[in-house]
Amino acid sequence: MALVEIKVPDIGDFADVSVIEVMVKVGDTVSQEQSLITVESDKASMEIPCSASGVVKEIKVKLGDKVHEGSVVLMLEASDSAAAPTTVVAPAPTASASKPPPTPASAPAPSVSASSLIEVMVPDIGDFKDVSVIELLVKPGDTVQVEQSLITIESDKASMEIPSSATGVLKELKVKVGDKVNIGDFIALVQGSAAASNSAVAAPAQPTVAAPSAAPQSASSAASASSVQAPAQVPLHQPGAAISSAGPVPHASPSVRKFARELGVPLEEVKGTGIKARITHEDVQAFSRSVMQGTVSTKAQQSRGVGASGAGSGAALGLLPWPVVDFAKFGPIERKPMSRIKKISGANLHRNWVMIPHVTNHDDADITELEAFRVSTNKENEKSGVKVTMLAFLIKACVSALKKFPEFNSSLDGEDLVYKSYYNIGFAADTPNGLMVPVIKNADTKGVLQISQEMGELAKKARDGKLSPAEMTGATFTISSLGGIGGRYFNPIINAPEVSILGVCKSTMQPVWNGKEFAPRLMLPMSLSWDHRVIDGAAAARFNAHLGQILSDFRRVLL
Ligand code: CAO
Repeated sequence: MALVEIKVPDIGDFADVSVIEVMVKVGDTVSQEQSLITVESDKASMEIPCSASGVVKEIKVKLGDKVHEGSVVLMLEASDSAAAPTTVVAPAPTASASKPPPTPASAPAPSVSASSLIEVMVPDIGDFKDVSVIELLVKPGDTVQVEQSLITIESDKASMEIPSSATGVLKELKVKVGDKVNIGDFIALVQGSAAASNSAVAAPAQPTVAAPSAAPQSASSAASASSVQAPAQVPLHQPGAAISSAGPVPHASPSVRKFARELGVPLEEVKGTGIKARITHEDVQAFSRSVMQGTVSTKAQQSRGVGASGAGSGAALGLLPWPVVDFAKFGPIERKPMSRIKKISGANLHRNWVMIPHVTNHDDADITELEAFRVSTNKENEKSGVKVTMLAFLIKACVSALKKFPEFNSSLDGEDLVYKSYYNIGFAADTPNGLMVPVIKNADTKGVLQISQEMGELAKKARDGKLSPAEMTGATFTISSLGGIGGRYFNPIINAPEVSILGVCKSTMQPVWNGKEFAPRLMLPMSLSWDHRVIDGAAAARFNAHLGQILSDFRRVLL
């Protein structure tokens, strides 16, 4: 067993590149070709493979160190001393990374296809073959500079950005995400700006790619080799510009990207904890674990309304994660799955609460005479078996208000308001399995007796879980009555795509000033929630006032 030095192999012109990841530790058994560290320049990252198999005895680099060809990475007790001489060990790296990529900042000489149309090719990328395009950093119409990154390509050992060899307007990208590219492939067509295109036209016959070389040229030497000079005022390197049109590119090594892809983790949503906020293997694992535990949800889940813990993690809104508590630590517990109805209605209520700018106006209606009328009507109709409810009167009163204020009976559809000429009133029904909203269709055409009868039937069906989808859809306005239970006021959540909802609570006898004295009146507390994108506060106040007038003198419904 020989102790050998494992060194950084030929990495082209990369001088003093940073170690951003150490992938092994002392005591690890490593095999030939296994990646040991990841190094990174501002344009590319690559993993440095081991040149022998054996056991890691000492690691000679740490995060943040700068390394170059020949730097000792670690001491290895080689299992095969023949394969790993004790002197400098920098064998040809893996097949896929036998020659780490030259700095892609060396833009190849462009090919001039027309007076000012410049073809941008893949420069010398070493021995990399059929490398996948993983990101497009610009789009047609963007103004690009010489050396500005156009696309990112990635093999299983390295990722690198391919720069533009010309300044001008990007006319066409010849590749898409997923395409495989090789040295010399035509990737983009740039319409040269005046200075750049003049240079291009003045240039002698150009090679379409720079001469293959493992030793990349500097940006300026690449430009001069092709005789295409960037205008003096054009900055040669604009890292910010590379991402401005396509959003920030997650900062991660190729193996971490691959790992994230395998798990289906959206890398752009992972917070990097490595150097320069780089995303590490552990970050991807932690993100994946949080999603599985329900403490974090991805943006895709959020857009589908699948919140972490069924309650929304808040992560997408930049909020603190949902608290995870071991309730059993504090006392006995029983865990029960939520009913299907609760899960469905919960997701709908959550969306409506978050997406609709709600405002609620509270008011009182004097229903003294109406309640007396209701009680006497029920006495008269005792034998009919149909009990007239306050809710039936409310439905009729609301239809009258909806007719007078049509925006309350509308729905938002993009930038249009859809006004409905029918009046279907939903009513919230409390059932053992959760909240359901049956709908009284065409309430404007029905009398209070008929509405009361239908409501009784629908409420029973709701409690028995027998409502059909047709009986729960098509509402234009909803009423939620807690009058039979109690309470004063509450903020009902609008039932999208409706734009308003009326909540009523238990009526009580109140001393009301009639101009001469306080008189006992039966007052009904009303809470009207409305969508402020569609309705203004003044309209809401008028709606409630109209409702109050009708309820205090129901003859007004006829007007
Ligand atoms: N003030 C005072 N008493 C009222 C009243 C009010 N606003 N509304 C109803 N009452 C009385 C009724 O007169 C009835 O009394 P009697 O038995 O003496 O006649 C009693 O309360 C029970 O009424 P009810 O609830 O059976 O009938 P309803 O027409 O008022 O309501 C229904 C029907 C289906 C809406 C109701 O049963 C229900 O489920 N309410 C809950 C709705 C709900 O959960 N809303 C909250 C949604 S937001 O989470």
